[in-house]
Amino acid sequence: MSKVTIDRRSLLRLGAGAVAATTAMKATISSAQAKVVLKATDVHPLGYPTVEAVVRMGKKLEEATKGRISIQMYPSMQLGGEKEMIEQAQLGALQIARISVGPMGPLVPEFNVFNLPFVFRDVAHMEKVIDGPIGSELLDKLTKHPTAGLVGLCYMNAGVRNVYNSKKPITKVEDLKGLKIRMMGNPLFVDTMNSLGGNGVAMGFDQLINAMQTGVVDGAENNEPSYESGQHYRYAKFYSKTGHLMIPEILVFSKRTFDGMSKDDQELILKTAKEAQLEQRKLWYEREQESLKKMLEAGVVVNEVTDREAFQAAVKPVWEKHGAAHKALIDRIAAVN
Ligand code: BDP
Repeated sequence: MSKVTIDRRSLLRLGAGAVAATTAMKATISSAQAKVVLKATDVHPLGYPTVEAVVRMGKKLEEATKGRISIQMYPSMQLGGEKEMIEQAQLGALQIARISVGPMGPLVPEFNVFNLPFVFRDVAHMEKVIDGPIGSELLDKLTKHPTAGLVGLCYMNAGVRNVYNSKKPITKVEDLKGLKIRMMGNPLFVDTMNSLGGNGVAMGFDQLINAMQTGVVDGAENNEPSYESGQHYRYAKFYSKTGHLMIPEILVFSKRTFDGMSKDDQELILKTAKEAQLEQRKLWYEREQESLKKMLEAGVVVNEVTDREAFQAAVKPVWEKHGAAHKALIDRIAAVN
């Protein structure tokens, strides 16, 4: 991004007339600003709902600015896993990172409330929360965070996370005993799996295929589209509907870049991101169905888990450890209907 900056000392040297001229020049440059190509990234491949929604957001930005602002998408972990994506966004090396709320907990502790197992009654409840004031407040918390270096743009759907593994179907809590299950990088998730009797192993999504291939883990947990598009079914064919987590996605923008943009451009980005949130939702529901179909065609053994209360009881210690500090927020979420 080319931006003209002139320091105070040179301004003093230039004198008042020159200052006026410089200001005028700056205004001209910013209105005829050089093209801004926003680098966006996602762990998922092209065509995945989150990726597609951001690609479409890019087209809207291009249209609205007559090609001045566009998005260059780097899908499929081309710029690293989520940890690397966050770091690069903080540095301004990339602008848009579509990540899970999962790894955001350690950064903005309130996000861990969304990460608590069984915190949402169902998907409709989760959508109401992220679309409503609580969702906005948390995005705001991220944006105003003094050191996070990120602007929270919007949320996206990510369905329900279910456990999958290479050994057997999970129908009751005891079935998890002894299984090594990859969890996202946030202590809350390792605690969740451990409290269910499994062995939670934290690692990046980018390392998971390899870890399953080599038997470092027996499986992982995720929604159908991630499991299917990541081809995890090749290594873990038992997909059990434990539904223990329902974690929304989040689109974050590099604060470094954002702060250097005009107010109008900032607003345009926020507006198109909000539209992307709803557009992704439609794509998400279609993709969930498609993924399930593909999974069954690939011979995946899918089973329902009816013993939900036992799972909920087992994760109580996680709520005590990670939820105690956020009781008011948890109560507000429970009251949303
Ligand atoms: C997927 C999310 C992705 C996460 C991944 C994971 O879309 O952002 O990186 O789970 O498990 O559902 O790490």
